[in-house]
Amino acid sequence: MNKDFEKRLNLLEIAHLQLINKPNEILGLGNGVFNRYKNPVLTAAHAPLFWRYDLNHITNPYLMERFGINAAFNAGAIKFNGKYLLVVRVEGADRKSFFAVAESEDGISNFTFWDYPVDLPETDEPDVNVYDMRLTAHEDGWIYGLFCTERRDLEAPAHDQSMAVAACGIARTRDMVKWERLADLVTNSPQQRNVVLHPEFVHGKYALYTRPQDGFISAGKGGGIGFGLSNSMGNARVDEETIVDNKNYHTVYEAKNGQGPAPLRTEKGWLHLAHGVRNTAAGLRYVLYMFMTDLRDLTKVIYKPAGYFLAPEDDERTGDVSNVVFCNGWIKDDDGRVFIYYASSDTRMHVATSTVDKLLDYVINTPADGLRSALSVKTIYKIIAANNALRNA
Ligand code: M1P
Repeated sequence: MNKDFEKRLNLLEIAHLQLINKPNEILGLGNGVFNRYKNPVLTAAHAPLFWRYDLNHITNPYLMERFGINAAFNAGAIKFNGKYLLVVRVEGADRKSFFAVAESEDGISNFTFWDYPVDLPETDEPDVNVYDMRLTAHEDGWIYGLFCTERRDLEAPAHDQSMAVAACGIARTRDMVKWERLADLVTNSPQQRNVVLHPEFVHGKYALYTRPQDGFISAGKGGGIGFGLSNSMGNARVDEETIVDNKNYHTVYEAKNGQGPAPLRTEKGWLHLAHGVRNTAAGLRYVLYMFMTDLRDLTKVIYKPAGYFLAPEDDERTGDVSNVVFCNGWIKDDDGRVFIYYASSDTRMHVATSTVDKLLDYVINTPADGLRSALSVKTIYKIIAANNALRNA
């Protein structure tokens, strides 16, 4: 083995180990609702060296990367056998995304990829790209992974090489290692993204959150977070989508929105985390927002705080697709802690921590959007008046 090869390998191994073993800590005072953390929990550099390099000094004398990893983001999440698992969207330098599991003991640090990426079976119509898996431990006993499968639009003219069709791919597992691929979801919408399986049966059927959309990027006259029922997951089919939470003029979800991870059951209702998108002169801005639906009627929104819950800050603002935060995975622990795994700018993964109690307080007691500036001012006046009364009491 030549000396340079040996030295470079040693340095690469040290740097990789240092990155994975880096401790994480809460950042600043926060807003009382959740805590942010100093370091991202996963980046492209967390990918194992043995995925990226041919480590044989004869076939790779310069020890160069043979398979570049571009990003690690938009991860589904689940607590499994006492470990915090993320099913990460890993994107290669070739732009293709695939899924890979990373695990951590405490949910905030030392996330380490399993040795092999997920070996996801294909359907008869192979996926060109797969991404953004939402994990649901369903009461039927399976863990489902619903994700976006993207294929070229067969009607696209030759000069347009970006027209694509997005659909909901479905796979399931019992051990997080072996995945069974099921047929893609069928709906009446030309395209689907951000489809999520509800964890419980509803009227004996599988319940799905959808995001009907006319085009690949724009939701068009479609959009909103939809809800529908399917008799089976083997051949999932939603014939009727009821819009639960629509896009709305002059809000943070004006252009489009989408369900985040599967909602969390609480004693007051189902807690939802979603992303909202608005247009700006600098392009689309993605933020996270929350709402709550009724325990008996899942299509009824009973609380919805105004504005965003979490928006890109500082370094989170920049990346491959800047000004984006996106979340498709969270974990509720038995002690009430909630780990919110969000990605920034389609590049890296972060965690924010909160508790069910805090999230309920946030969703129930944060004023709703009045949809006009004057009403926002009225909300502030109310808070000031209450504080003055308190001071003068
Ligand atoms: O680039 C931002 C996000 O864009 C898409 O989300 P949506 O369908 O809601 O617009 C997805 O491609 C997502 O992966 C990506 O993070």
